[in-house]
Amino acid sequence: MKYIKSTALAVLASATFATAATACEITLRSSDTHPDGYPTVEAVKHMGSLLEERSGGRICVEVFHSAQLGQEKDTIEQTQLGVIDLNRVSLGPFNNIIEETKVFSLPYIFRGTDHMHNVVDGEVGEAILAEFSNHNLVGLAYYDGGSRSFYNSQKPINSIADIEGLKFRVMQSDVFVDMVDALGGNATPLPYGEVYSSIQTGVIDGAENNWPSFESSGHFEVAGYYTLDQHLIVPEVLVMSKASWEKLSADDQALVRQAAKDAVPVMRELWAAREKASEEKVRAAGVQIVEDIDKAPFIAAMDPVYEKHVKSDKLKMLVEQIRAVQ
Ligand code: GTR
Repeated sequence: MKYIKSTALAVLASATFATAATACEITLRSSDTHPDGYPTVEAVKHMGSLLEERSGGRICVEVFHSAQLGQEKDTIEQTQLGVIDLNRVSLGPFNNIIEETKVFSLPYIFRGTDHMHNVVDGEVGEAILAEFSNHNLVGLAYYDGGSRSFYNSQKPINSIADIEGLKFRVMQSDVFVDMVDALGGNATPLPYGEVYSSIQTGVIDGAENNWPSFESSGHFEVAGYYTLDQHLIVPEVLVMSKASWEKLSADDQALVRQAAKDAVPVMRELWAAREKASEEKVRAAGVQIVEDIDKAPFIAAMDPVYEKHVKSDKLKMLVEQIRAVQ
């Protein structure tokens, strides 16, 4: 942890130095856990080029990919504090901080990608983004995170019974811990960057993620069984530190918001292409894939997760609204 923090500080210091040497008056430092070339990284870079162009070169974005600024949970705290300006993260790690984000992390809440897009592009999406402002953040845009499925190093999962006793890493959110518990597995919340070695050394049996993350993280090298149960579609989000936001003029704030939104269609195209490419790579590597799993028992098993996490009238209403969207 100490190492990560001091590396992050060194990177931030050199970024400040670099700013002075360029024409940009304002350089927004953006964090991402994924490697260069990953759709989320490229989407934020694209947003940066729109912003640079539209501000006449005054405002730039510098993306620190590959978790150079730290693991997601830590970078969220640093963004709230204003140490990091922009952060592209999954909504999952926000669940324990911003209650309303839980509704997008509920298993099987979305019927598919189109449904998720219609929800995040509509009223509910706007309402959840607005919640960030109560937590020292500004919600700017949603990006795609595909659908997440279980993988492990032990055996193919053909039904819920096969999950019994297996230890899965989940993102740091109570919703995901309860989701795995409800299926009879053991959940361990861990930072993304620790998953590869934890599977390799047998500390955990597996994890869950989408095709591009399963592939780009190399987890498929140590977890040879992937079951397409698609229990989660968790949107990704681009947030800005409120402290950084408040340093901008109202006109510049509008430019940032617009550039973030305008990067969304580009991100969706990049995502669709990367999903295919990652799937091909994983299949070619010989990972055993269970495709036609019956999802009905998985969906039914999630009742206790909904009961525990969808308690307030506000969350109940949001869930109803999501379900009503076509
Ligand atoms: C990925 C997501 C990351 C991170 C990661 C994880 O799909 O893009 O932001 O949340 O999952 O599992 O930690």
